[in-house]
Amino acid sequence: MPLFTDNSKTDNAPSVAVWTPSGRGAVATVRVVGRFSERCNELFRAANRRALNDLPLERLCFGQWGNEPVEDVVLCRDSEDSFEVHCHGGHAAVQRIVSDLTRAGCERVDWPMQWQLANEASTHVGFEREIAEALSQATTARTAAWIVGQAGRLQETITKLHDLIAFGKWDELHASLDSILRWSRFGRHLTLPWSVVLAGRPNVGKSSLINALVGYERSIVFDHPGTTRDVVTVETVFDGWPIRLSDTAGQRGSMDELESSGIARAREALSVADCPVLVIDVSQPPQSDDFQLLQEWPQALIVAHKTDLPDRWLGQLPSDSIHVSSLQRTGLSELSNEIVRRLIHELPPIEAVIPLTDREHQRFLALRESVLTASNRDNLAVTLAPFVQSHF
Ligand SMILES: Nc1nc2c(ncn2[C@@H]2O[C@H](COP(=O)(O)OP(=O)(O)OP(=O)(O)O)[C@@H](O)[C@H]2O)c(=O)[nH]1
Ligand SMILES: [Mg+2]
Repeated sequence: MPLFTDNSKTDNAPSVAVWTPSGRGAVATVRVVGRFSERCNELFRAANRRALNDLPLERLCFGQWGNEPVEDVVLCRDSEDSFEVHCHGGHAAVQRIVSDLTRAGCERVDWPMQWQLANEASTHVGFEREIAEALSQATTARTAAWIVGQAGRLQETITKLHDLIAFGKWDELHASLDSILRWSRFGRHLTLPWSVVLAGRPNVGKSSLINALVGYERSIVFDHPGTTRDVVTVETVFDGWPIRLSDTAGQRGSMDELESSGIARAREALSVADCPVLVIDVSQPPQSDDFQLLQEWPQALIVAHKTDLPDRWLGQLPSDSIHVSSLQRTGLSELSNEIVRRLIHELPPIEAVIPLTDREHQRFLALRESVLTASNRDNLAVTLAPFVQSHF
């Protein structure tokens, strides 16, 4: 796979980047790429007493970093002009190694930039970098597989779009752009979780339902209306897709200022949710607040909750409502399956081009706008051809 080919020959100042996520970890990796100086050599004392620039390639070497207090590290030279330092994963050790290296003449960059600098020789480095970045943000094997499947796809498409413009095939161009833009939402959620917001009257069991779905007590459950006062979120995975579940304050008219602001935030979260869910307590007789919510959010998925108790609604909910008891843990997989079905109605075909970032989506959108609005298409071939090449 060409994603991480490393042609690290560069005449620029050497760069230093941290390749492990920020925060505490067991081990961190700091990488240097470029012609490093004698001053870098002096920072590492190998246990085998060999100088850094004399260490064999692709071999792990234990040693000590810096002056007192020294840091135990493992170092690996992976090419003539690059090495990795594996150190303790706490902030202090990483910061210390990075500042020693910047003082020794390395330029601090982020890892995608270092990767891009090392791969500048490749024509399509911009696309590959976007895929590498997206891949680092994927949280499930399923989403990672879709991102990896995009390698090489975008550059082929750009060549095709370029040809369509050159030959003035506007209808075909428009159709191609439409079929790409169709998957933008799917592509965005390969790195960002889908938002599922649970709302309903107080005490209907929203927090209990979230806890049952994730399998632990994330949200406080109490037999008293108005327990949840703010939006409480938790991330989980349904069928390999990343999901952010939001628990909200129960919806009712309230004089309490704190509760009212929680209710307003709940409505805000509901209005931007990818999948709004209304929870109805069917063990209680229907109330006007329930009907108002059902009327206000007609697109919401409806959960008939507390089905372990006698049903007081007697078939007044739509037939596609999902019947759940959080107490007895019934109906939970039906609910998660239905949520996934609503979020992802259809999977892209295997050969689809999927915009992975907002940036890519905006570029395709802008291109489609240019094709749609131009009054004189004859001139478009001249104006758009460089646009396609330079804007991707
Ligand atoms: N019988 C039964 N009781 C349930 C079920 N789910 C929740 N409850 C009970 O309903 C009460 C309220 O539950 P919560 O989960 O706190 O309800 P909520 O909708 O989050 O309430 P607010 O945060 O106040 O809006 C608690 O006493 C729960 O034990 C269920 O499936 N069956
Ligand atoms: Mg609650």
